[in-house]
Amino acid sequence: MRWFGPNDPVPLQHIRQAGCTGVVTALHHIPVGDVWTIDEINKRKGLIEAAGMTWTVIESLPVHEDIKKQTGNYQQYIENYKESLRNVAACGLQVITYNFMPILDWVRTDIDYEMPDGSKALFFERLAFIAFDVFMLERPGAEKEYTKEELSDAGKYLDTITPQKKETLYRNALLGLPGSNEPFTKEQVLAALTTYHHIDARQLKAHLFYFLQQVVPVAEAGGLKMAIHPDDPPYPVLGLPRIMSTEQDVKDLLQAVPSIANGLCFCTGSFGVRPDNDLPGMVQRYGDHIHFIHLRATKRDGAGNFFEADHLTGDVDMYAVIKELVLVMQKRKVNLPMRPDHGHQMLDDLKKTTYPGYSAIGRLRGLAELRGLELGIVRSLK
Ligand code: DNO
Repeated sequence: MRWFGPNDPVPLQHIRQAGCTGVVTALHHIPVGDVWTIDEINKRKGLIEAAGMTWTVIESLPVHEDIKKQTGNYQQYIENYKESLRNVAACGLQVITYNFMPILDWVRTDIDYEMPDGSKALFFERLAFIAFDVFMLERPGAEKEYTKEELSDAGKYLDTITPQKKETLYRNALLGLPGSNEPFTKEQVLAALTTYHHIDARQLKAHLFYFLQQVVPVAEAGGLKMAIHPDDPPYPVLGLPRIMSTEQDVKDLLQAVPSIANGLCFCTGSFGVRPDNDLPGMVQRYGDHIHFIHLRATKRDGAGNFFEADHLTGDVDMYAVIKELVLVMQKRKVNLPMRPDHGHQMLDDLKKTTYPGYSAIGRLRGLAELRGLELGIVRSLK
């Protein structure tokens, strides 16, 4: 399971009791772009080992915005990234997750979406998002990206919600904007978005490939595997370019830098939001490059909304995906690290504040179900 470090309200002991042997974490206290020193890495590693587990995956070693935009000190930031990779390798870690999403890491409009059983899930409601984008953020040109009907419905939606709900929507929509516990002001967000005005998806992809051309040889030399996390959600938001949303994006990535060290964090929750992504097929075709697995399922409707469903009952055919993953692991003779991605807030966790999606009990339920399914598949294949 993922652990956000010593400040995570879910302690390592609970993660161990959930049945985990490996922990996924990052040095969140080190500013993006700075070098991860051997000392800091070993300190974290020691905490995890003292709790009886191992640090199996880094999620994430974040990529500085300057690298994504190729502005400012991006060459220096790439050098820092290489140095972090060398240090990570020296400490015996092997898998590094990162993403190449501009500014925002993930986007939802509601983090307390109540399910019929009273548990709470993360939700992306398209209309609420349009209302936020066009009428609250007032992003210049935003209205051109939506239909007249959507704009009128979003306006009406905003009229029906309370000022408090408006404020929550604003906060939620920007939660994936890393770097502050305080909500960003409208001006700050618009200014950040402006810095991407001249960068389209083709160019952002070129910047990703350039970055990988620099760092993958270092990863290879250290026996490391890079695992890019897909865009969440897997389509453009706030006018920002997206480059890791489809199978074609995966193909382009692997063609641009052909190395086993250049691979994927296969996140079924992110890729699975698009009905045109054939997840079991993607595992079959790119299995050699999958270095880390996030298992999660969303449930979408025809209107562009999706919520995070229980792990086994969303739109993802989890049986088919895990079966293909098991076949990949058997063929490659490896045990790929997997984590249950997100989980509902439920039971005693309803009274606690945890990172959105990262309550202990909901993830424990997901993990238990996924492990059971995996075991059943493995046994039935014998
Ligand atoms: C959300 C996570 C992402 C992920 C990063 C990887 O719950 O899956 O924040 O960690 O995108 O770089």
